[in-house]
Amino acid sequence: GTEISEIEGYMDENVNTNEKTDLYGLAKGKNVIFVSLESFQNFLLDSKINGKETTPFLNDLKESKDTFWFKNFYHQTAQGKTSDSEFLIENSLYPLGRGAVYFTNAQNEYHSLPEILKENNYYTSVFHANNRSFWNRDVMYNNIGYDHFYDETSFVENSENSFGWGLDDKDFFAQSIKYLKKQKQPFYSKFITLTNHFPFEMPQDKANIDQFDSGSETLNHYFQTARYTDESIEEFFQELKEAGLYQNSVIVLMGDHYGISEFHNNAMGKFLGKDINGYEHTQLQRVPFMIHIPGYHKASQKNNIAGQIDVKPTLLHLLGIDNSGDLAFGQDMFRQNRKDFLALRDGTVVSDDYIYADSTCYHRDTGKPVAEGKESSCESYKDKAKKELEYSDSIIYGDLFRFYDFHSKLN
Ligand code: GP9
Ligand code: MN
Repeated sequence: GTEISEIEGYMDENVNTNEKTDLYGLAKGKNVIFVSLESFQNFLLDSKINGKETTPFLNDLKESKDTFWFKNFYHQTAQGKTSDSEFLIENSLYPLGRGAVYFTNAQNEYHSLPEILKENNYYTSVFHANNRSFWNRDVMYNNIGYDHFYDETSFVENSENSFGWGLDDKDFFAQSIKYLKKQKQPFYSKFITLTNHFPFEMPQDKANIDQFDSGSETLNHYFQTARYTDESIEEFFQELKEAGLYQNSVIVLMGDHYGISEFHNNAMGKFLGKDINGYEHTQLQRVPFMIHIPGYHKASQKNNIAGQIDVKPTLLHLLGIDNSGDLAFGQDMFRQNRKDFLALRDGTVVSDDYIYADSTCYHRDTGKPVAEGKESSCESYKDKAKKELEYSDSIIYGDLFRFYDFHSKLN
């Protein structure tokens, strides 16, 4: 099998986590409130149904001078869905191509975000109103060092405040505040929303936007539950302000994975007004990623390609926590010299100029397949992505972090 020293060499050469930008430490010592938005795709942002915005709050938030909004941010999940997205942001490793790493390798040695934050005096927790063993979270969270998991037993659920998968997002946030206020600061708290989950059905008297009209009930409903989540985030911001927690926190919002699968390509094509080929399908894998820093006033929108693999190094960078000795495949999203490709878990690759999907090499800007004779333009990206996914798999299957000292390179 592959040895950890070989992977360390690869990281030193191709990833290296040492480069610091002038944003290093910008959020030093602040609370981090990480909101995982269930099934939230980028195309919801700025979309309208019968003239009404689907996500009015997020639309404004992304334009704010306090928000860094990454427009070309991709999810990299596979069968492990939400749990894969959690794994990516906690470890900056890729989830597995088959199965859910949260189930198959929950006992491995990891060097996770909560663990690193704890070494830096943070209290760490997760809020999610579902059974604690769903996705084997209880075992994994324990292993990677979360201090507390506010699962469904921490919330009051009744017929008034629940629909779909359970407690609705508005009540979820409202009921979380009292716990949040009691936490030792600084804290890192991850909130996982639930309302915008397949099949996206909700009581119509609670819906503030129309359904879409297409051959897919799933897509038709999707805008309503997404709107509900948007409203819940708006209320959460207000509640954080009232609790006196807003100013001293950084709020990160991220879509966990797609909500509309390729089975709904016809309806999706109707909504977007174009056919969904491999290129469009790949672009639909973009999910919201925003870093909101109250009072900063100097944030901007970012066009560079990034993905869930980059979240851990980015957050550590903003918090001014040195992770030079880390073995991570992602890089701080703000730095200039970044790897020139992003690997999605199914082998699709996105680079500045090209998108390789469905065995076709497309120009990223136009979506047109590259001209005949130029098909090899994607070859090198394809190989690099494959290699990186294989390295990540070796780490997980071989539990290779058992053989690495993460403090060896720290200054
Ligand atoms: C379940 C929630 C949804 O607890 O995170 O999971 P998903 O089906 O999206 O993986
Ligand atoms: Mn999910």
